[in-house]
Amino acid sequence: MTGYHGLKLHSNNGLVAGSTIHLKLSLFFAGLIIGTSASTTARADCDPAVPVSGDTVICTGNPAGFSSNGQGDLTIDILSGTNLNGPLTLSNIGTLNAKSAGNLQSVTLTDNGVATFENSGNINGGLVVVGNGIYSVTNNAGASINAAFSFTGDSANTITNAGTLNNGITINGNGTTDIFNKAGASLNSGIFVTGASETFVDNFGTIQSTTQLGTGNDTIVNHDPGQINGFIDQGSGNDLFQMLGGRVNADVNQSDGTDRFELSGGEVTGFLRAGVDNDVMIWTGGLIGGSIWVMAMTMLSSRD
Ligand SMILES: [Ca+2]
Repeated sequence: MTGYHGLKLHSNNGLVAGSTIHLKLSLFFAGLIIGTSASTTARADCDPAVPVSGDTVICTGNPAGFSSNGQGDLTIDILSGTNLNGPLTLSNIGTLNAKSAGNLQSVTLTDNGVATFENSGNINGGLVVVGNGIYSVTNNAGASINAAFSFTGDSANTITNAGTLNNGITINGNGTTDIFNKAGASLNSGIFVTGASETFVDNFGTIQSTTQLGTGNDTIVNHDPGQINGFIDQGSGNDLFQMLGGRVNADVNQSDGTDRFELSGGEVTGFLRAGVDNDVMIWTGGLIGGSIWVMAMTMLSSRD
């Protein structure tokens, strides 16, 4: 009825019309205040705080941290501008899809089945993955992980880096690990594998220190403009190194196992040592600066 009277007064009396406008403006600002208040409450945390399987949790504002455990299926979306001022801990989740464009402290993913984590922001306390599942971490261009970045377990790992990994990548386990380091991306440390995880490194970016692969059958492919600036040891196992372009500003040791070194472009400034067993070097282009210790070498006619 109030609304009806307001309308009636407005239509009949210019003086009261001003009051009507005032009323309308007051209601407008009241709405704004209510809206802002409700919005602020919702934005101050991760919502829903206690998710069930199938939920999508959205984090904004400055939550104290977030933890979830045991859902069959869970999606986490940490929006740009969020500061998660405590740990993010996600465990025993069947299928986990998490992405963050915010500033995170430590992230720990434990014993999940299939977990995907996409970082477009900063993780200042590291990202630690533990378990035997299928795990994928993507660090986008402009994003960074500034402390330990590790996988422990007999897991199938896929790591795609287009940004900065300040502590490199550490793997402890016997599964598989595929690493894609994109052009313009930086590992400001190395790749450290302990165990038999079969590791595949596809490098277009920069790897600044030692690459120590484990006892599995490992492959490194270096493309132009990729640069590896630390000693490479592929460990035991039957390892393959394909030097297609770019630079390796260090020595390469392929260690025990039946290894294969294919040099077709770019430059290795140091030596190549293939270790014991029947190793092969195929040289069709590119340069190597140091000595070559290998059982058999093939220099094809296409070599410059
Ligand atoms: Ca190896």
